[in-house]
Amino acid sequence: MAANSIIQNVYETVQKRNHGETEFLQAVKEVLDSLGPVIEKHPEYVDAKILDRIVEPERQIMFRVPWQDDKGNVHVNRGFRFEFNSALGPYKGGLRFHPTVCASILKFLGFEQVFKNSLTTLPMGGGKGGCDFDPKGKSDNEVMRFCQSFMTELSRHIGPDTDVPAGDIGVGGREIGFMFGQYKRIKNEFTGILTGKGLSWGGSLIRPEATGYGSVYFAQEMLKANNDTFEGKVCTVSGSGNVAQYTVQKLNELGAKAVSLSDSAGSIYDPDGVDAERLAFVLELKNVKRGRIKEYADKFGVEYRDGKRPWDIKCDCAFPSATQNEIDGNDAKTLIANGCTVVSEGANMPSTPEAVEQFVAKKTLYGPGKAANAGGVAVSGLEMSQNSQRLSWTSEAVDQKLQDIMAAIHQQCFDAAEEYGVPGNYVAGANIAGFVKVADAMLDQGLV
Ligand code: NDP
Ligand code: 2IT
Repeated sequence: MAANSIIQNVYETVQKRNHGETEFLQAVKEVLDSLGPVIEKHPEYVDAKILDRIVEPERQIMFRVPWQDDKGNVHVNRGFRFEFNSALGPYKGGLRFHPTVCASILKFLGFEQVFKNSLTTLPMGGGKGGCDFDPKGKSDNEVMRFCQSFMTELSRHIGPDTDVPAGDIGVGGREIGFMFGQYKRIKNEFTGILTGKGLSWGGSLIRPEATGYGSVYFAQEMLKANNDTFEGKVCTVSGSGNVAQYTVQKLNELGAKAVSLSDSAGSIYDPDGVDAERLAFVLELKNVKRGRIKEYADKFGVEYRDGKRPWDIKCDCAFPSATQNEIDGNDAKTLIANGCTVVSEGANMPSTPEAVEQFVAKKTLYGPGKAANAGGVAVSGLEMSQNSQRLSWTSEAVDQKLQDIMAAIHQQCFDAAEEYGVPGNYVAGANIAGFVKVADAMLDQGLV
């Protein structure tokens, strides 16, 4: 059978089995669409039904999370963990707490994570979990009680050699702390079952910075391959959480200027750039006060764009760092028309298929999330190594490893794109390089 028909058959089965799960189907289609040339060259993948197996999570866990608010009212949320693929190592991937969390979103994230983790060069399988809990507007005590209830069930399924979750949207240092404490209490074990931990209790230096820094390092590699640098580049950034904050910090260090930030209510445009002092305000606003980005516009007298994303602001480079499908086809056209030539995805799947099509067609230096934002999980992998050794490395050492890993990821994507006849196409390059390593490990390990 021709490669296209094989891929089409696999995709139709995924559609039938995962009816209505639009985000998951979107992520699967994007990867499968890159794999035609790979399965033509490797009929052994087809015989062993690697495609059919890789799109099906190894295990799916879904559970009730009851908790009590400060007034004594009882709430019930739905918790999940999708253990997607363990061919390369223990399941590894974040936990997302957001009201939109559902099977489709976590399966798209878990699926992407498999290939992302493969690209990091570190021994990690892929998984993702979370809950439809909304941390916004909750007191610290409410978040703690929720996290304790969530971990009470999750603790049955994870372990330092089994599955190691971390943060994602709505899960930062505070939530990781509450969950780590509860795991320790239940199991009476101080082990590295989560990454993104506090520095004094097993965390790694540079883990908070890693995703944002990594996304900028990836863009720097794409620029370098085109004999260019960040010096003087105007950059738009979306989001104002963990990834966006450290993207801005690294852009400033490298001589670029970040002119926007956003949250789910709107965006700010600061033509002079979010400098170190203004960024410190954002960290306090978002990580401590848990306020809205509009307060930045009020404080510094810059434009607040209610309900608007940053993509109509003229820029050289764009760093989507908020959420999935935040750049649609029209946004991509606007970015390109305004002279944007670099897009590095700090978020997971922030570009719709129509946007990706634009970037690829117009030869934008477009780093897809599974490559560009892999720095976060890569440093999580380094945190696991440090936990196993019971040692901590300096920030310089971790940052150097992060830079080396991002350069290696860029090289793998670049080389795979060349090898399979689509030079410069980082989407195909990332999908192919990420896939081949997992597929070979699955072949080696037999029919499991
Ligand atoms: P945070 O929770 O720290 O911040 C998320 C930011 O995105 C907030 O500004 C939030 O605004 C905004 N946002 C969330 N949902 C929406 C939405 N539906 N529409 C508009 N804005 C939204 O999360 P992170 O910074 O950790 O994660 C951001 C992205 O990066 C996600 O796609 C995540 O999967 C990805 N990522 C994160 C990694 C990590 O290590 N943390 C690693 C790799 C990828 P508001 O506060 O209003 O909700
Ligand atoms: O999407 C991601 O890669 C993350 N949220 C980080 C996962 C991790 O295990 O550090």
